[in-house]
Amino acid sequence: MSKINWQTAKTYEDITYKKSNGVARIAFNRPEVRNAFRPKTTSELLDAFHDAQEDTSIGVVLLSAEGPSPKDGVYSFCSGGDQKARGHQGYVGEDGYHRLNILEVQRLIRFMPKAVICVVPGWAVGGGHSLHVVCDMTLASKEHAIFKQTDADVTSFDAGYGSAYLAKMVGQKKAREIFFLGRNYSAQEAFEMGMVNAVVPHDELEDTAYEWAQEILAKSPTSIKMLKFAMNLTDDGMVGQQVFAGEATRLAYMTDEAKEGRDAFLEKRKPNFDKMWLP
Ligand code: S0N
Repeated sequence: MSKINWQTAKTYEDITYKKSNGVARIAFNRPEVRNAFRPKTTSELLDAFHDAQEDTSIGVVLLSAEGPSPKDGVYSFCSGGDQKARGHQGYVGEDGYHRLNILEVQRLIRFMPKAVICVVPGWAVGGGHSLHVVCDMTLASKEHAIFKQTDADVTSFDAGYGSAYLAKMVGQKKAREIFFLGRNYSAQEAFEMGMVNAVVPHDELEDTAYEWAQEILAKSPTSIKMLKFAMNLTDDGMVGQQVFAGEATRLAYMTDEAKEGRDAFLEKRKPNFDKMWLP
């Protein structure tokens, strides 16, 4: 029995969203369809991730899943895009629009200035597999996690982070095997490939993720943020530079010279930057 005192942060239909002691937990909650995401799910994910990003009391986000399925007792993290919601131009919401907005969720995970740990209690398939790839770290259930890429079976493929970044993680040959053959891989196999940080007994999975989060929370927030963005930068091109540089601008705001520049403008005088040229 977990001792974590989760408090519901907001109620949604397709996900659950809780917080406890600096950690946010966002979890898929459609276990009867292996936690496939439809447009409502991705909209809710975006809303919850935005909240976790803005809340200064939150330093780490766990992306997890509820389960097991009430139908057959099978655990899943996420089976990707809901194929029943798939139209001819994307995934169709209740408003009739076609979307691919899981990619916005990926970008939010990638660019948010906080660590995101993927907690995989069962199937991580298709777009669900890609979500684990884009998270900063992954912990997987020893007994139930299975990693699988079906994108090439259903012609709904992630040619971005889900494949290209995966290849950087596990190597080109292995990534091609994962996508071209679509086989099942256990948590231990995923660990040996380098795409999982730890294989954890199922009953200890969430508590372990929470403990990892608490270890990160003891570190300096600016260091964690700048290290995450530094590690992203080489793969993210100008967007990576923009995200990294934005934080440099924030740090500059905190200096005496930034205060002088702002105050001089507001006081309609020339700024005095004398003796501010640090070696
Ligand atoms: C997950 C699998 C392997 C589990 O197999 P298992 O345990 O045998 O269960 P099933 O009997 O197959 O399933 C149980 C019930 O759940 C439903 N279900 C499962 N997955 C889905 C799904 N993805 N969509 C809708 N329903 C699903 C089953 O139908 C079944 O329901 P009932 O009980 O009513 O019969 C196995 O289920 C499986 O292979 N699932 C499909 C996995 C898949 O192909 N997913 C889509 C892959 N592609 C993406 O996700 C790409 C999306 C994406 O990220 C993207 C990226 C870039 C650009 C665009 C996009 C984009 O948005 O498309």
